Amino acid sequence: MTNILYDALIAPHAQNNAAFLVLDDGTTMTYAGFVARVAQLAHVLKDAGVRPGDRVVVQAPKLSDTIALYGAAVQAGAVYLPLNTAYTQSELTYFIEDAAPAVVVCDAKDAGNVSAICGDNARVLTLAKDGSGSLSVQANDQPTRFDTVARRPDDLAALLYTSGTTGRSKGAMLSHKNLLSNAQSLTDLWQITKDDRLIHALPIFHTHGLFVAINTALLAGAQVRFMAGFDVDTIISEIPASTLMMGVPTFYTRLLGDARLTRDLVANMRLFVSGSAPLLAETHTAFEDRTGQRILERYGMTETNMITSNPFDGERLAGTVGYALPGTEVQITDNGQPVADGEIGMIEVRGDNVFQGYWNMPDKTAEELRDTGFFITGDLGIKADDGRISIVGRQKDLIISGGYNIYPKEIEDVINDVEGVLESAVFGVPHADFGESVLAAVVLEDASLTDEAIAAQVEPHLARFKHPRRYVITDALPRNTMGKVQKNVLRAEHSA
Ligand code: MLC
Ligand code: AMP
Repeated sequence: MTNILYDALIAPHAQNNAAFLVLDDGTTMTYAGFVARVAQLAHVLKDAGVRPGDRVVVQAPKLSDTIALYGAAVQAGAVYLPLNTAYTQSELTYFIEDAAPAVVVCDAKDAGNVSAICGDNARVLTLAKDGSGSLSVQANDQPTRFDTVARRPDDLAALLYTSGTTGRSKGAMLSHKNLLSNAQSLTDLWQITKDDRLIHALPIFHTHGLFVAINTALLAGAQVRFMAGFDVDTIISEIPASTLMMGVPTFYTRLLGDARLTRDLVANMRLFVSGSAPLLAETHTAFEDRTGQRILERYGMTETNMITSNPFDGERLAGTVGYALPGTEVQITDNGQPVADGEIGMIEVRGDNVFQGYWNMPDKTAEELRDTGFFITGDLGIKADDGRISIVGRQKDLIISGGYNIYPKEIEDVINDVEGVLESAVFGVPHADFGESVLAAVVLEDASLTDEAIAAQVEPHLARFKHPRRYVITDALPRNTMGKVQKNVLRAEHSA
C-alpha cells in the first residue's frame, strides 16, 4: 500500500534543490530541505503519540514549518486540521472537543489558553515566528527520513471546519484522493510548471491558500513567494519576478486601488486566479483595462475542493465561473431533478473531488450528500448550453466577507443570548473592500440596552471578521406571511 498524497506531492522532491518557499526575510526553503523538514516533524508527531487516522489540530502563524507540518501529518498518516488564527477561545474549544485531536499545535503565545482547553486529552506543541516553538525545537534533533505511513486513497488526509446554517460548524472530511485528484486537475488546467513563481498572500488554514495554492505548487515543483499576509506594497514589488497569483476578489480591488498596477508591471505574469467569493464583472473589466490580463475566475467549496474553472486557453467570461473541471460533474436541479440548460437551480456536484461527509454528523451528511454521490452546494446557478456555469445567488443564508464565510445563524445565536435582547437578524450588505460586510438588526426586550453594550458581550465569543460592523436597533423584524424573517428587506433598507 502507498500514501498517494505524500507520494505525489512530497516524495518526488527528495533530491530537488530548487527553491520551494521564498520567505519575507529573503530566506529560502528548498524542496529537498522541505522533504527533510517534513520527516523531522513527522517524527515529533509520532513521538507525541499521533497514530494513523488521528487528528492534528493546527492554529498557527503562517510559517514554513506550518506548511511542513501539513506534509508531516500526511506522511505520518494523520488528519490535518487547520484553524483560522482569528478564532477565539470559545470557538477553539468547540473544534477541539468535536475533533478530539491527539495533538494541538498553536502559536507559542497561546500555549497556556490552549493547554487549558486540552487538559490531558491532547498534547500541545507550539510554533513561533522566531523558531523557538516546542514543535520546531524538538524537530531540529530528529532524523531527516521517516517511514511514510501507508494510507488508502479514501482515508482522510484533512478535516476542515466550515460553518453551517444551523450555527454549528461542521468538519468536512477530505480524503487523499479528494485532494490529489483536484490538485492534478488544476495543475493541468492552469498549466502550472516548475518554471512558475506563485505569489502566495492567502491564509493557509483554508482550501484556497492550502490546497489550491500549495498542493498545485508541490505537484508542479513551482516556486512559492510565501508572504505572511496580504500587503499591496509587497505584492507590487514581487509581481515583476512572479508568474502566477491566486487571490480572493478583495486582492484584486485593492491592487486596482494602487496606481503602480500597470501593464508593464505585470508583463511577466502569466495568470491571475480569483475565487472564494464572487468577482464583480466591473473588477474583471477594470483589471483587464489596466493590465491587459483577464483574471481567471474559478468556483469551489471546502466540501468539494474546486468545482469549475474558466478556461486557461479560451474565453474567460466575467460573471461566470467556467466549466466543470475534468472528472467533475455539475448538475443544476430543482427539488433534486435536473432542470433545462439556461434555467436557475441548485448547483450539485459529483466526482473524486467531493468530500467523504461531515465528521460525526451522519444526519447532516445525508441531508447534503445524495446517495447518487451528488453534493448539494447551496449555491444557485445556471448552466449554459455549452456547459458554462454562472452563479446567480445562494440558497444558504451565508455572508462572504473578504473571502471568509460567515453564517448569520452563528452570530444570531450569540446576540440572542445577550440579556435584554429579544431577537436578532444578521445579514450582509455590499462593501467596497470586502464584497459584503456584516450588519445585525436587533429587537430589544430591555429598551435601555445600547449597541455598544451588545457588541461588548458578543465580541469575545466570535472571531473579529464575524463581528457585526453595525447593530441596528429596531422595533420588529420584517417577516413574510410564513413568519420567516425577510433578510432581503433588511438588506435593501440598509445597503446604503
Ligand atoms: C480581516 N478583517 C476582516 C476580514 N479580514 N473583516 C471582515 N472580513 C474579512 N475577510 C478585519 C481585521 O481583523 C481588521 O479588524 C479589519 O477587518 C481590517 O483588516 P485589514 O488589515 O484590512 O485586513 P487584512 O489583514 O488585510 O485581511 C483582508 C484579507 C483577508 C482580504 C486579505 O481577509 C484574507 O486574506 N482573506 C482571504 C480569505 C480566504 O482565504 N478565503 C478562502 C476560503 S476557502 P480591525 O480590528 O482592525 O477592525 C473557500 C473555498 C474556495 O472559500 O472556493 O476558495
Ligand atoms: P467555503 O464554504 O468557505 O468553502 O466557501 C464556499 C462558498 O464560497 C461557495 O459555496 C460559494 O458560495 C462561494 N464561492 C467560492 N468561489 C466562488 C466564486 N468564484 N463565485 C462566487 N461564489 C464563490
